[in-house]
Amino acid sequence: MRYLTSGESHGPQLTAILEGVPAGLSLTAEDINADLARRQKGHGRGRRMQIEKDRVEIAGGVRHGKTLGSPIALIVENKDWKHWTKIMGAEPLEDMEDSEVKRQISRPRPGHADLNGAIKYGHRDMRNVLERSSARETTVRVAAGAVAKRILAECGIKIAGHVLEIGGIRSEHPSFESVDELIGRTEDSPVRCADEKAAVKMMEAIDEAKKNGDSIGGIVEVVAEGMPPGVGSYVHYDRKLDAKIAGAIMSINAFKGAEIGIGFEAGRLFGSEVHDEIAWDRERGYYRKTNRLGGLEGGMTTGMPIIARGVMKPIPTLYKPLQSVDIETKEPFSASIERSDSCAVPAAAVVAEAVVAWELAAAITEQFGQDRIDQIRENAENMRQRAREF
Ligand code: FMN
Repeated sequence: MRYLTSGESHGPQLTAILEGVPAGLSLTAEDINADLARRQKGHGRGRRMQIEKDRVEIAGGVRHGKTLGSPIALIVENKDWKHWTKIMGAEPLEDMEDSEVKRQISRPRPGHADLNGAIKYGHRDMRNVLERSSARETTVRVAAGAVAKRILAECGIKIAGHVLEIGGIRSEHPSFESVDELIGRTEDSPVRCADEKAAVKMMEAIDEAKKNGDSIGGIVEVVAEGMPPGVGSYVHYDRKLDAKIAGAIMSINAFKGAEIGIGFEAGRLFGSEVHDEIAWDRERGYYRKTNRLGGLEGGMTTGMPIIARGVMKPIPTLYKPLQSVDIETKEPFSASIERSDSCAVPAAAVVAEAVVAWELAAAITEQFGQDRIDQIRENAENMRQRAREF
């Protein structure tokens, strides 16, 4: 499976084309809209999220509530487009006198793609860069992830993203028995955090940062349970599932690190404190007594829950301006803000859930047959059975 997205932040719409989604999968716009709404929640989001109430239109690949096996086209309109038709229109400009349209962005914001993108593509107007590099694009990545989650659900796999840390405040109760329990504890949290006390402190930290014209980042975690063992492979670098998951997390705007299981902490511990001992019983077959390595060994699933984490830097657009240089005058200036979130970590947990879901679903379909969901489901179950009897 693979997908491409297109669209600018203030263009008419965002589009995703999903290829390789198996036929026979139940899929409705509501399945996707539920996740789009989850992405828009969270304490610390700015005004844009109030303007955009994202809804998907399925424009190809689905008929009467079932996927056809053909490419799926997903469209999310930008409600704000009506105010940007001139500035962001695709047609050549006739009225070059319009001062608003002529106004070019020549001041790159630190921490954004603005300057590097302008140098790379030769854009003197950096709007050409920031419109696409904006995290607005994660909307359709969440839509693609919602489709992937339908594949996972058919195969008995549950997945959820949640927040472990914001601005240095950590969730003190990160342990939970199941993904369902995790969802129950985080879904109504304004910061998508399982620890209610920490959540209150996180919100205070977000408010404090906002008051100071600053921003804060944090750490998110994605947990997926029910993956059959042996998905992914050790035989080639580009078939290792842990690498694909890490790459997907790192591809989210503002993410600066990814880890599987205890991740970087493993470098501070003895081997005996890190590795998960193998056990067997008649009912479960093989299992690990602990799950510090996050359900992945040798680039393959172990059958234990997948645990993947990512760190998001503080949002770079600050009300407290940072120094930059105007590319036309070469004069220094203080980067002023457009409207911005002060913390988007709760939303980023939903994006992380989506991109990991995509990688898991892609690995499942690659391994268990790409054409029909019923066959994939059956093959995945056979794999679980074979592993139990091995
Ligand atoms: N950056 C901003 O400056 N303002 C925002 O409102 C904003 N919202 C974001 C929302 C989400 C869900 C995510 C994942 C990121 C957001 N970002 C925001 C981060 C930037 O998009 C990101 O830092 C920028 O594209 C540069 O990419 P890089 O940080 O990966 O190098």
